Amino acid sequence: MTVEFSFPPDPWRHFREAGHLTIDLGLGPFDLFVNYDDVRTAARDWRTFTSDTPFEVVIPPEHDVRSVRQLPIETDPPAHTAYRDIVASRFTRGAVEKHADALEALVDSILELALDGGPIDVIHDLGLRVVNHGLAAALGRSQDEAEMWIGWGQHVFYNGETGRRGPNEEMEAFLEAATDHALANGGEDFWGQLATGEFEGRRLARDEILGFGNLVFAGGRDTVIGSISAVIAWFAANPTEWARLRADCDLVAPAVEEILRLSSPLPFIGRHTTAPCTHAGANLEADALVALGFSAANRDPEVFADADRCMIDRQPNRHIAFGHGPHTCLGAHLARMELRVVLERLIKLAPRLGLAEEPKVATLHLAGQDIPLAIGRLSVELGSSGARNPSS
Ligand code: EMZ
Repeated sequence: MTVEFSFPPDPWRHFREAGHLTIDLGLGPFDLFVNYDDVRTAARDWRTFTSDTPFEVVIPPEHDVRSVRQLPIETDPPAHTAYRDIVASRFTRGAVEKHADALEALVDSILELALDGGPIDVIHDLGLRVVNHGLAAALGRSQDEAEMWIGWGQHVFYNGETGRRGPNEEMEAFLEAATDHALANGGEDFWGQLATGEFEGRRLARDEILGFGNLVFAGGRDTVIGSISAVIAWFAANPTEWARLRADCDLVAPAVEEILRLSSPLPFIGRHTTAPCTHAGANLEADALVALGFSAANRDPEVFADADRCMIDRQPNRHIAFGHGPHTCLGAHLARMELRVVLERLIKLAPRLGLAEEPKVATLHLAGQDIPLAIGRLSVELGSSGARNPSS
């Protein structure tokens, strides 16, 4: 049996000429911008396309799964910038690189157990562990806590089989305890930084601190797990490219960017118009929900030559998988470091990499099209000898 995985041809191609498509997920119709320049312009123009809409920046909205406004994502500049600045130092490239060695050791221990054995479940045995342990390091928390977060699954509000699962009480209890402890005692970790930091001349309120924590756990885990699976699935399915990468480690960084472009783990995000306007060919009323199509922008043939092809040495690669403008993902450097470490350790320890079964890809049915979302199940075989690889 040959098992395959590839990124499907641009699922948004039918809508490029119009610039947008109208979607109805049962929330009332809204327009999604598909072309690169239109998505970027809207992402920068927070005066017209606001994020100051608690619970409603993510689509579908999350009134039913949380009781706090997520920060800083659900605000606009200048408040957004001031919120973000409180914790930004923790997520710089230099700050996250300090955790690379510890993560390498973790990845090695996982790979060594799986080498030359049965298939490994990439999402549960690798992705979830890397992401939660990486977060624990970045947030300044103990690695034991990461084991608890792993128990919350891939997404804190969703579960693969039944969809939305309601508020996550375990996560809320954890966030409340971490917040209250920091409010009482300060501390050097993420919550200590929030409890002692200044926002517009005052301290943060408890709900604001809870809002930061909520975003980290709801937005910062499934997205990275999705990218880890996409990277591994693609190389496991493309042995010639895998051999090429193994022969030239300088390709790791551009390969990660290219697979981020093609997989775009957050396919779109919402904004609301502050006034009537026309954008991307859509006539919009005031207070209309719109969506910035990051995955669509990343396939725009005007910007990316041969946009459907995965070219691991693509240069330049101006993808917007981490968004664009003031809200560009705060965890982008952490995600990139994790992806790089996973690939580098696989190259080192598991030169033989193959799909054990066809990856299961979740799709969203929109306007008559099946739009691929993330890989829902991925099982690969890891071998310590490169012997079976065609080029070695
Ligand atoms: C929200 C969103 C943002 C939301 C960067 O991600 O991701 C979604 O998966 C979450 O459900 O709460 O954080």
